[in-house]
Amino acid sequence: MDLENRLGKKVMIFDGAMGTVLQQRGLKAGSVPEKLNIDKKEVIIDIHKSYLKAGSEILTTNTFGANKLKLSEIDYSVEEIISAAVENAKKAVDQSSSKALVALGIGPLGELLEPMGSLSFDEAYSLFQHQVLQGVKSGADIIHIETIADLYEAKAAVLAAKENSDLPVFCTLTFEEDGRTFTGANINSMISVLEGLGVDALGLNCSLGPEKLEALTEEVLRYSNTPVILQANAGLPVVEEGKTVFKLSPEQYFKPIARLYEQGLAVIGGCCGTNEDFIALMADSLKDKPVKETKSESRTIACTPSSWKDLERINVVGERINPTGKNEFKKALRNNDLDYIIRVAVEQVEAGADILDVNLGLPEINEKEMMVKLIKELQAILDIPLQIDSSNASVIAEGLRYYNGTAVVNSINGEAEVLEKILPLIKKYGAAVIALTMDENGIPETAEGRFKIAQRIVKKAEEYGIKREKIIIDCLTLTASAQQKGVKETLKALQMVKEKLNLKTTLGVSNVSFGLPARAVLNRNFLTLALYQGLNLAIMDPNDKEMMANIKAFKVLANIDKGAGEYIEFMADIDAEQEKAGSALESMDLAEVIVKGIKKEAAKLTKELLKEKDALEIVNKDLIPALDIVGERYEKGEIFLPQLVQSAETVKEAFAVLKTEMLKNGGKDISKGKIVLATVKGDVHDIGKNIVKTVLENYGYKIIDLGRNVAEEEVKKAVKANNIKLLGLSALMTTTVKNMEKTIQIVKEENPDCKIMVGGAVLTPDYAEMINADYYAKDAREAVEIAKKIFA
Ligand code: B1M
Repeated sequence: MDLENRLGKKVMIFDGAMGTVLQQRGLKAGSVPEKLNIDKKEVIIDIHKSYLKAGSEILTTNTFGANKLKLSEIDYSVEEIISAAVENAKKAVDQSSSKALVALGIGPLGELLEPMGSLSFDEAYSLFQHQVLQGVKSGADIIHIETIADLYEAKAAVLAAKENSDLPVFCTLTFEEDGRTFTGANINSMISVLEGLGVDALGLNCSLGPEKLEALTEEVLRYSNTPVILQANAGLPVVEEGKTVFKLSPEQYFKPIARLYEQGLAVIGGCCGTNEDFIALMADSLKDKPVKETKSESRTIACTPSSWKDLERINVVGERINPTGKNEFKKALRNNDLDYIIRVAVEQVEAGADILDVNLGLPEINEKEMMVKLIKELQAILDIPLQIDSSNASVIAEGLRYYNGTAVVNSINGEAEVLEKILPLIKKYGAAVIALTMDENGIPETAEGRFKIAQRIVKKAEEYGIKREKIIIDCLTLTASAQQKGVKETLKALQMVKEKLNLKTTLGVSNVSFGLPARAVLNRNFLTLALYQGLNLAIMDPNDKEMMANIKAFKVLANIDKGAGEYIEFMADIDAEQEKAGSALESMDLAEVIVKGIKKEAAKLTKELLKEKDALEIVNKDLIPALDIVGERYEKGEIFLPQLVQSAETVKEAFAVLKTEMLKNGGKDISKGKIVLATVKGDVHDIGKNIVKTVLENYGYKIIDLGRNVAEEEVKKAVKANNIKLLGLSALMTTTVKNMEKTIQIVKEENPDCKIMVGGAVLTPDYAEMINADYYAKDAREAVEIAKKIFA
């Protein structure tokens, strides 16, 4: 089948679920479906054939979890599984005399990437690469990356697919009802990143039924220039008589699909709970129909997974992460002092920057290494798009590779060598790029000269396949003191670029005032003039409140800030801030540092607090309230999993200090009794349990810590093997209290004399009683009181 001439032109029909169909055919929960490619190939071929009969034009191989991590416990290798799976799909195609294509299905790796988890980007890449290479070798026609929740993981997978094959790449992410993936990625960021990486089709799959995904799919259709896929579930699963069932009928499933077809949906299929009947209905009605034109309102953004900035609007680009002319900054770079740089970054964000420029150009450091390190650190803490600023192509390449989202690159210029080196990188990673209107001959004096360079750069970029929307022209600010006439030429060039080329523009604003007194006055006036000519990205110091006020004022006067809400809010904030002197980070207390997830500050502040309070007081009055704020913000959807993880990591840094302090005076040697502690199965929250552990140790009890997410049987074994009199269980989620109850039941069956105390924010004394616990401990102190009673 000629995919190139069909995709995006005629509706294409994918297949439906594999996993749930296998379950219907008797696959037991917990067994590995990929094994069946070899052990029960006839079943897999038969399922593929049923989809072909129903009208599928693309079959997905049964390889969703066929990666080295997930298959580590079975006897077959990834190579064996993938080659058998592709062969099965191909056999089904041949036996059905169909022309359907075979897509290598690649699901999530099953482990979170850094900084949320421990898998590095490179490790994720190489796991995906392994799958892709085998898929290519086995003869797959498409690489289909699906059900991904982390946009960074999607990036690793797409890069692995593109760098190791020439096959078309499809990629779908899994969204929750609130319009985010569970790691917080939003639709616009997904489109920008995947489209930027050059996937051939993108969209949504799994999680919900098509009706619940309708509004989100509409959003994808509105902003995507790439063919859109939808493979929804047959509704939300419910458990009936111990079995998971999906309630939607093919007809119910089809209704929203038909509506979305009218809006431009190009590839349709099904995920969990769907089967050949769903596919048949879609194929009968829509196969071969022309794909409707979308009302694409695509926009060019710079983004992180969970936040984005429209580059067409006015954005403030913070310029302070730059060693030029800053001795302290240079010193920090030389000493690898990331804390200092992070502080500079946080300050700018607090001051209202929309994007942060990151320039680390200092000859004596390894700029490439530092760029990657800092990008990772900044992205772990701040949810703001970054602008990678370097004149070195390899620094830009490395920065773009590890950046999570769509970055802006600062910069290219009209020099042939620069364009040749950097434009391919911009294309490959889908970045936006700042182009300086200068070339081998320097900066043209006239606006016309600079305009010509801009034209030439755009033409060259388009030859590389870069869309003009991705280009931001910098007409270069000259200093009024040395080149007074040049200032007007810059503004004129800006206007020409805006009006004649319809491109986005940027300027480093404060260059204008070098060498003159009262620089702020000149900067402010120049900024306003530039904004009036159509400036989009103002590269400046966001800490300069007057400059920021100018931008806010301009937005009101240009009717951009409708109703002047942004202006009013900004002015109110200024008043409030004037009362609170000092730089942002320096004035933060421990709670704020935790809420913001600034790991590096936590230990220092904790040590300072220890001078006034005891360790447990800090836990109760600083750590827990801060985490409560984090929890609330998470629940309201104001922050997402990466930030939640970051706050938790920050608490760990603080707690490490407290632990040393608590154990300093503890009677470690005298064991007053042995206690087993565990966070129950399904629950990874262990901060509270670890506090309880340390405090109990401090009181002289020996703790056998089984860790978190501990299976009932493991707890039972540990209690028995150690003849335990007191077991402590922790649970933080409503869903895991059930596992706590089960654990209590199992432990008590064989160890009736063991007393069990439970704790964790989700529990109450009533709950504890209901699940048959002997004691409820509100906090670590109460846990000690209980231990004292038991071991009296
Ligand atoms: Co998550 N999380 N989390 N989380 N997390 C909560 C618990 C949540 C309430 C946030 C929210 O939505 N508002 C919510 C649960 C909702 C519910 O079921 N009611 C939630 C969720 C939904 C999730 C995920 C599902 C998010 C996702 O993936 N989409 C996921 C679940 C993963 C899993 O467990 N399977 C998840 C993940 C995480 C992180 C990994 C990011 C991180 C945990 C890191 C870690 O522990 N290593 C995390 C965090 C930090 C939280 C919050 C913000 C803070 C928890 C905490 O550490 N509190 C939390 C919201 C909140 O509680 N405000 C939240 C401080 C700690 C000292 O208190 O544990 O209560 P606590 O311990 C106290 C007492 O309760 C008592 O003593 C301690 C000291 O005083 N105590 C005991 C505790 N255990 C005891 C045992 C005892 C005695 C006393 O004897 C044995």
